[in-house]
Amino acid sequence: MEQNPVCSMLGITYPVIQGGMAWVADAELAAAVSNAGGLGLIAAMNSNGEQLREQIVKARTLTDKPFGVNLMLMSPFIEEAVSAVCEEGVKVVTTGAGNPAKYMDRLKEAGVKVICVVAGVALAVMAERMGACAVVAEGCESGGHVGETTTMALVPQVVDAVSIPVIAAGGIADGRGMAAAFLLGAQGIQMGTRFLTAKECTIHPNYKAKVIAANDHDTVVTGKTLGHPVRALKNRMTREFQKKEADPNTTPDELQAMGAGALRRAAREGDVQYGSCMCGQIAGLVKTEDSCADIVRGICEDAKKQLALVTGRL
Ligand code: TUI
Repeated sequence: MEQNPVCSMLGITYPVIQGGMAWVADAELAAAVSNAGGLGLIAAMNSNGEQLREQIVKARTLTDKPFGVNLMLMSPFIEEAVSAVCEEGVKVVTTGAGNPAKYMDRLKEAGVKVICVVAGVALAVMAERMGACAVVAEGCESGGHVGETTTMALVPQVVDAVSIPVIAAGGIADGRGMAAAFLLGAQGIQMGTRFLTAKECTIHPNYKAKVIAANDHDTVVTGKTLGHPVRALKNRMTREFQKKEADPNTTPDELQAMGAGALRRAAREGDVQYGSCMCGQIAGLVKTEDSCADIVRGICEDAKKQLALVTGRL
């Protein structure tokens, strides 16, 4: 993988990026993925500038390797987060849940490489024009905020539309998924769900256990009526949310109130019934708690084997 363009661009060993999961992707997980040779990311989520700075400083104590920050563009603190990233000398950001146009000049002037997470071709093309160094094409198999197109359909269309490297995300958790993404033209992968059960992932054990127990149809997308569809593991909260969403008397404010703080409740407090356990459809494949080093190296080694095997089958 030494000649891989994503690796050389980011100074990493394996073309594996960790998803910027809110309430999950902290300095500890980011440093562990970076120490494993991938690119770890701290989720800025709704953190203010000071909280994000603390995590960046902490990650530096845990790794000498490159790591990045995921900027969630719907955050009320997005301006502060962009300033923190620029002032702390973070080398790479991924952006999600919106269009980063407003922040591109500031980030690039500060020498930050920007990778835009996109759910469609149009934003991928805009991202390249705005100076993004790569895009993550994220299919709707992913956990969290999702678009409408599957990874299988999205990745080759984005690959054909841009000249910058495309990193595939959504539904990838093993070497077969990685190999498939490369056959679709991707040059790297981003995984979230696979890292939820990493040994170094600090989420509540109840959340990890729910991911490990999940099967192929245990996730659901709620929040379409609010304009931010979110995929999470089915539980009491998603069932109540679905009922309320189907009821014409429910106001958007009531739905927003149900969702507020839900991810924190699951990830930090372990309330996996009334919290939101954001998670991708590939959860059914994730059955073990492993170190980030074993996950990253194992998946890349297996992907190479899978690619060699398939040659003989066609
Ligand atoms: O952003 C994500 N995944 C996320 S963000 C998040 S926090 C959240 N919590 C509750 C409700 C909503 C968000 C949890 N998971 N992935 C990247 C991603 N970006 N997926 C889809 C998009 C996206 C969607 C619309 C990117 C751009 C966009 O619109 C572009 C435009 O032009 O405005």
